[in-house]
Amino acid sequence: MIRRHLQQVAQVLREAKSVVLACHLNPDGDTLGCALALQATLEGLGKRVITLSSDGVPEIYRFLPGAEKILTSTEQRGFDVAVVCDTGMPERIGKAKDAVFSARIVVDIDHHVTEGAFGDIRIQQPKAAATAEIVYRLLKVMDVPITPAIATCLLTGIITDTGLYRYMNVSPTTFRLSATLMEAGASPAQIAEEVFERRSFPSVKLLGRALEHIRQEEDGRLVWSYLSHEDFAELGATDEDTEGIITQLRAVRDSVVLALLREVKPGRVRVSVRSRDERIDMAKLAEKFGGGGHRLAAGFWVEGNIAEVKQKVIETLREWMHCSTSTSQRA
Ligand SMILES: [Mn+2]
Repeated sequence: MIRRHLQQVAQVLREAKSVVLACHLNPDGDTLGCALALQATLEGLGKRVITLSSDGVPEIYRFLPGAEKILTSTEQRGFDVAVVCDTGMPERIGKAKDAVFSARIVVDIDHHVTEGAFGDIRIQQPKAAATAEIVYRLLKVMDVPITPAIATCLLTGIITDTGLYRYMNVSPTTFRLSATLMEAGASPAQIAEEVFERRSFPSVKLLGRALEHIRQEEDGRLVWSYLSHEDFAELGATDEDTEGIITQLRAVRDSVVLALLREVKPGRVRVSVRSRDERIDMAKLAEKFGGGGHRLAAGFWVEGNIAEVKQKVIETLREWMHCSTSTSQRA
């Protein structure tokens, strides 16, 4: 089934003269790596390619080969093919949507499973640790060379989506593919250094501030922290500098639900939530606040100053943890 879809995508890409590639909002290493691997491949085949990331390219991913060509928007329409990488939700590609849906054929490649229709050809493979694994298979079906640049883009997707091979999504295939990409010229050490060891000074200070504010509740099952607008202003940091902070909160023993609240602008708070327990569905919680995400990782915005929002969100989180786990305890 997947193989037939990959062949279909390979064919429409071969026939296309113009292609638009789209990344999701709050772009990560996987969405950017996939789009850039496809950009390099399609440019190599002489196609006219535009790569869109509505939220731009975070500093830590600017080392990716071809990243400088990524645009936040385009006026161009009527592409032969559009490829959306790493999301199945049209609203998750932001303003790239207009260019994408102007294409004759829309392709979606993702390792999340999203309900509802999206695009003309959809490849969803939840077993893949990263969309980069699926894009690699597509490039093999297309029978194109995996250059060092392409290998670097794809391995970045794998390394970032697996948290350096630490998450449950890692399979033997992930390691085999990583070995192949290494042989093709990618360096895991270089990628890890670029992504994880080149943080700005304000961003490390901000991590310190978040760790200083850390709280434990619900017998340690709820671990959360916050950053106020004053913290950002004092340290000269921006919201981009909060990348990865919530992952650090996971380090706390017995933590089940993690939350990071940050007042990005005065009176406007971004909340990221994570869960280690499938029963505690973070996507559903985020929806209550008009946000979204996945079962174990989601985010939303709340209006109000940090003190008000803290109280409201943490209270809701506590209730959510109780009602998500109590029914199954009784059963
Ligand atoms: Mn991904």
